Amino acid sequence: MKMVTAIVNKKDSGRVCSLLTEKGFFFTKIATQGGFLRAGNVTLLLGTEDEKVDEIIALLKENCAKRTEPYPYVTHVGHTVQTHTTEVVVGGATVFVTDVSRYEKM
Ligand code: 2BA
Repeated sequence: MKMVTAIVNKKDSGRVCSLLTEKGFFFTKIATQGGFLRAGNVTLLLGTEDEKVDEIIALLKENCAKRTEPYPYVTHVGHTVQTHTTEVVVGGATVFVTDVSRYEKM
């Protein structure tokens, strides 16, 4: 048994959740926020059999797009504060797979 923790872009989460449900996966959806951009994203917790992990990762790869997002920052030159914007690439999805030592439903 594994726990797949997937951090997914909000824009992809609707389609990803529908597909996971269609394919019979059980999961929990949590509204989360990235620590760097402070933008909303979605974290999915999926408890699943070991042999189904690759199917989940393939589904995420196919349905989560990489995007470029603006990242505003400031610099200080003497008493002048300047605002700038650069860009960061935000992944399709960030996925962690962990072993589950025990799983029970009451
Ligand atoms: P954020 O923390 O808002 O990060 C958004 C994007 O900003 C990241 O995309 C990365 O390109 C960049 N970034 C993040 N931290 C940075 C830093 N310290 N310096 C420079 N650039 C930085 P992704 O790597 O695709 O991550 C997308 C979201 O996935 C993250 O949103 C965060 O919510 C989560 N995430 C990514 N890696 C993680 C990790 N190792 N542990 C926990 N959550 C993670």
